[in-house]
Amino acid sequence: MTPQEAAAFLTDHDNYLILTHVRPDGDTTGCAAGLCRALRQTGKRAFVLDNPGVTELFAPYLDGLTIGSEFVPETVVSVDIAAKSLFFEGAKPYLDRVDLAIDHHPSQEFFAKQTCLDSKRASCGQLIYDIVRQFASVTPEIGEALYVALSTDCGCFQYSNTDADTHRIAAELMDSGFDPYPVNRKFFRTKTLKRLKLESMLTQDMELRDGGATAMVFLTQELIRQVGVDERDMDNVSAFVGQIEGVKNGITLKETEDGYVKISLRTDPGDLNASAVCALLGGGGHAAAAGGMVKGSINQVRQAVIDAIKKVRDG
Ligand SMILES: [Mn+2]
Repeated sequence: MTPQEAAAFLTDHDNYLILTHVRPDGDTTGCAAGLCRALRQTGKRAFVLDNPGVTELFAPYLDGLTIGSEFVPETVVSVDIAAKSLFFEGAKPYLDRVDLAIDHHPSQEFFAKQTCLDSKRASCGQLIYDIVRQFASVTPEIGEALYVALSTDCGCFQYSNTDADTHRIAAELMDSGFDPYPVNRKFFRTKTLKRLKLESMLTQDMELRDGGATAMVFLTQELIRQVGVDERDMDNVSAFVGQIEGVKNGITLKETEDGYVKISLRTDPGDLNASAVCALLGGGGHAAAAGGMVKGSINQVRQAVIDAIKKVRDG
């Protein structure tokens, strides 16, 4: 479906339930909020299914828009969900009854009756913008929600998915009249004190290999307890290792409570293929970012990762 067809579909139907993905990020949350408000503006009944994973960072955008399983929808729309495995527990009753999936992931599995997919878009928010502006006016509230979606998915215009279209749509969203400064400050210039403390402790015990090109950090349960960090403090923690000058490949090993180690590998794909390394460890992902989950102690998994990197490098 093209954005035009998706807009026509949304105009023709009513009583909407909008689904977000498990571990909801700014894109899925912002898309749901923006789409829900646009539908309501045209007199439709629309709600976002309450997702218990929404953190306090994104929750304000869904204020007054959410509903529980008591609502019986006529039309179910998913935003930024690539696969059935990404439905959260409470969304599973709708696994086989999504009428329209709006998404930007190349890995989209086409689980819905209709799909509006544009995998060239840096965020699903850009696609939602293209759809809703055809039947609703972009109010400051809608503009801000979609700006959160767009800006978080491209790392505030720094990730490699950022292109001219991303900037153009961001500019159009800003024209809706919301103030982007507090949004950028909150999402891109603010860290919790515990997060900074965690980064400093991870840095202290960091292992540098390959003459400084590869860095490994160890997020143990002991460290998590000691600093008192929660999921929000640890969000996207694997990204900070790659910010160190000279580091091409950042590896984060996180001990789970049940005897596993979660591997997160961010690489310079010209230097090391992250997906090939993680495939040897039973995981997967993209050339520049991959992961996996291995049973064992952090020391055993450390050695397994080092061996896998050597195997990939030696071809
Ligand atoms: Mn997204």
